[in-house]
Amino acid sequence: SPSPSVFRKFRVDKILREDQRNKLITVVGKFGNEAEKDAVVLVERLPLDKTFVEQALAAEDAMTKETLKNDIYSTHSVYTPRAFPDCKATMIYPATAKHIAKYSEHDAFIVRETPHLYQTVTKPCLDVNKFSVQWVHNILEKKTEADRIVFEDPDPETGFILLPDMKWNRTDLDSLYLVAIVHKHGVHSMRHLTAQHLPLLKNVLEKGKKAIKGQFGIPSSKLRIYFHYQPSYSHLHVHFTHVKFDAPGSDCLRAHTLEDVIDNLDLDSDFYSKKTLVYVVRENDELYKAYKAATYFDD
Ligand code: M7G
Repeated sequence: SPSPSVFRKFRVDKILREDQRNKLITVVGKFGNEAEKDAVVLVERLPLDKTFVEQALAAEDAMTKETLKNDIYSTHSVYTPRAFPDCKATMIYPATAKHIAKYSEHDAFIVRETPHLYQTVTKPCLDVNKFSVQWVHNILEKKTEADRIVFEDPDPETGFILLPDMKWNRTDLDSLYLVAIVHKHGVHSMRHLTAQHLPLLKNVLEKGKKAIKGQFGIPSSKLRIYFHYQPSYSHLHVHFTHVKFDAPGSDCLRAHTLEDVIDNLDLDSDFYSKKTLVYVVRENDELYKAYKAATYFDD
């Protein structure tokens, strides 16, 4: 049951991003005085479903205010009962400058990362600027989110943990979002994959699909299964999302389907050490700054 808001003392310093289409706002602020550390808070409307209409809209203690009436047409402001959640808030506290940059609106630029640019610009930059993967280790060591695990294959070489992504509300199947985190350490991203990882990748694909079909009844024909490049977190993981859901980062400039990756490695073990990988960097990213310093951009 709900308890008094953890955001009671929260003061907004700045709006980082507003996305009215997806009904999402991201802000940075503080819980106390100026000396306090920053917190990034993402607030999003939960998807509306039958339960919401039946239980919140039609609830005994729901209230409405008519805002228009014309013939058979009318609109109403709806005040759902206070116990009914209609928003989800994600909090990052304390947030680093890198988190604030990640969740801010910025000008976007395309980078075509050749293997040479990877070695000379990307790698040196990521070596010193990366997000902590403590949360990943917590999951792998069952210190957090253990009760949410959907499936685990404990093999240290080919195994993984499949669990709900932080972005999913865990009820709306049309926006299903799971993430498979591999047990193997030291594979930072897709760039590092070779044919040696094929058993791992095929295992994640097959067992991930099977587990989702078994637990949620969603067939693999309804799943997008992909890597992000660049990922934010440098421990290999695979995204599983419902095909109906336009998850952030499921577009062709960030998502690489697991099937394609497997195919490419089947064709050539060193595919990803030769391939130019195209992606977007944003003005406040350290990667953007590194490419700019390397005079990569022509403008
Ligand atoms: P990414 O491509 O490395 O990062 O994917 P990005 O998409 O956030 O830029 C990491 C995935 O892990 C994302 O889909 C996140 O929503 C998800 N994720 C991040 N964190 C910190 C957590 C967490 O603590 N728990 C869970 N379950 N998922 C997380």
